[in-house]
Amino acid sequence: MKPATIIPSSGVEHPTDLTRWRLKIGDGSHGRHTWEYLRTDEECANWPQNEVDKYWLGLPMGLPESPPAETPIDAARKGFSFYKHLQSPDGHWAGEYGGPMFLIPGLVIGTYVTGQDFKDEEKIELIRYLFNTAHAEDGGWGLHVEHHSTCFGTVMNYVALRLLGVPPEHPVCVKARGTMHSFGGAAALPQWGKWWLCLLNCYDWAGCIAIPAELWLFPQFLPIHPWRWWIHTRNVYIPMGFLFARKWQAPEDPLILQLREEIYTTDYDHIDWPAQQFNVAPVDLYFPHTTLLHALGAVTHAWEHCFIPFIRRRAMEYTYQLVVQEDENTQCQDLGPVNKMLNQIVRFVVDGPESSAFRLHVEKCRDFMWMTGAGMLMTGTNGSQLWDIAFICQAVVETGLGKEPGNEKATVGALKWLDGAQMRENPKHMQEAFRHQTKGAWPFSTPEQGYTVSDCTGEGLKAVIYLQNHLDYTPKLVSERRMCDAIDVILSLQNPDGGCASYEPIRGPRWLEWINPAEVFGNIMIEYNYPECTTSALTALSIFTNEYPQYRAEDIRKFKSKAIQWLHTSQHKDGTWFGSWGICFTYATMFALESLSLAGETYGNSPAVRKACDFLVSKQMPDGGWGESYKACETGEWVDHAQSQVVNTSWATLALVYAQYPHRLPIERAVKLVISRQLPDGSWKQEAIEGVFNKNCAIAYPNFKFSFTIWMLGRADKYLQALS
Ligand code: LAN
Repeated sequence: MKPATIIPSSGVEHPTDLTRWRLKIGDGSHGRHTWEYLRTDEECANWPQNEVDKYWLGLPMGLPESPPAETPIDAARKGFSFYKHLQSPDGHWAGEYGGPMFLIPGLVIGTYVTGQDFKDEEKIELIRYLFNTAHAEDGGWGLHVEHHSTCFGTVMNYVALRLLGVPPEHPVCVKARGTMHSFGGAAALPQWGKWWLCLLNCYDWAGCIAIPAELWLFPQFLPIHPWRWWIHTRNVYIPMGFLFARKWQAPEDPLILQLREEIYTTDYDHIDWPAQQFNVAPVDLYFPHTTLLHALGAVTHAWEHCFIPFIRRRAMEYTYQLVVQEDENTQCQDLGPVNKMLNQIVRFVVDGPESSAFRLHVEKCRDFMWMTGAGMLMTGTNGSQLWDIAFICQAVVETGLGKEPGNEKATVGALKWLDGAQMRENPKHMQEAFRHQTKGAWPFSTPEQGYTVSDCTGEGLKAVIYLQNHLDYTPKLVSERRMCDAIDVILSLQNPDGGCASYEPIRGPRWLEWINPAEVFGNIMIEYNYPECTTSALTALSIFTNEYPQYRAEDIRKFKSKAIQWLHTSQHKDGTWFGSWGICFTYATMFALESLSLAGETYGNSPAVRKACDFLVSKQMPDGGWGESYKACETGEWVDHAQSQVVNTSWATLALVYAQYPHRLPIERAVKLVISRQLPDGSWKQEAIEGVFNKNCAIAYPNFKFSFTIWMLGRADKYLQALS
């Protein structure tokens, strides 16, 4: 990779010309977005920057301003008038899906070791983003943007900067190096960091907990067989298992040799690698190693010394075949950013740099590269397209804004996008790639990524029903048959105890978590039931049966009754539900109270609902808002944010509205706060990060500050009127 031509000295002085960036929509597949930099004035004149581009780049939009709204519905209307400017021509709302700080290193290392390069502008902006996100105090990075510095974040992003061309004597590198050494240097990286450095040839495979590809050859009935693991974990371990078995490393070069000198606290050639297997910086440790993992590590380590070549060969063939199937199922988009970059390396190693599969992989990297005003980041998936559109569509219909003149174009455009996003077929490789059915489902991002997600199917279906059946002017694009297909998917996802997990029913036993080797994440080995996923399924089924009472009525009735029972058992003693994908209790409690209300349980008749509302009200802040810190997701306890947040406030207020909370004051105070934070152009300022995964990593949902505020204001308006 050639060094960046311009090295910004502090990160803010020399950005590229932001007015030349454009978000390209739908290039080659539905909902795809990629950022392009236009080099000539002529190109710029032919493709002017639009409001979507400007907003996400932080450039002034020059939209009309007006005095503060007087009623909640006026505020919602004003909010949607602004938000319509962010709708892309294809009907969806794009968004910056950033937050995790361990993804750029995978992108950069994966690009470097396969001999590829970025465009100059991308390189400058990737560097600028890392400069802008380094912590002022110690120059390090954490697991995510709001996290304290960790060894993982600091070493990996340091390496990324160096590969991108920033010299070691640059002040940002000098500061980060000091912090990285104080954590114990690269020897103390968590496993997922160790792997990347092995591939870069800056770490030795003997220093990793072994990742035996042979696990895939075990009989499938065994509880440990990887087909039973959580989909993300198994999809990361497939290419990693292959690369580990092959002990593949990039060829040494001067930069690699230099890096080996910079990132360790001792001489690279004298490191006792096997002794580093379980060496992890305490500052990184979220999920400590268990005795079972140590024992298993000893067995797999021994196997590395005496494996049977024939079996190893077979295991490599099998894991390679799974990589190819995953690539073919998703057009090399792959499930997520980690397995995508690893699969890319596997295809480079086996198929070669000129192969069509590898070339397609390189092209698809761009789907994860998102430009911001602070530089370029790598996104958590290839976007959150479906998720964002589903919420705003429901909000617009439920608040009545969908029936107001001037909004038809937006709602019809959104419906068209939703229509194109539903998956019509099962994956090409289904059984053999251990995939769940996709026919009828909606994905989280785009149909090309194409993974069924329980709550995305639920929210997608609800959005379609609302738009098609509750607005009289919309075309009926999604047939009843296709809605029934979605219902089939939802019904297929329930676990025997009534709950729903994220992508598939739970396949493995809970004790598998004891061999979770990724020290930085919790709950990653298997699927779990989640209140958010269960309630999306529940509400979708309820709304569907109201309109189509004939279809699988008995199955739906049974599903709902078991799911409600599960919801009750998953309620915490204090009355809340724990959020695994949004921060935190306000998020899951909103979903839970929505589904309980559809089952007829409200404040007036349900002790469970009453407890939840009383708890929420007890956490309302003096300014009328609610604010939760991401720390709540780490600890499992309520943790106040230092300031109230419009998104948490909207979730908590919606929860009260769903529950038919009988006192108006908390709702009125919350509404007032959200209105007071609305800017003159109708938008809301970005506040703290909204989402989370695997307990420990925060992830951004910047569109929530529009969808949930608008939704809450409109619903609260109606509710307060009904109360009086
Ligand atoms: C997501 C994003 C969406 C999220 C919801 C739909 C909100 C949730 O209700 C179900 C789970 C799901 C689909 C989800 C799972 C884990 C993801 C894919 C992510 C949080 C986005 C990024 C994350 C992924 C695992 C990041 C890569 C990291 C690894 C540990 C492999």
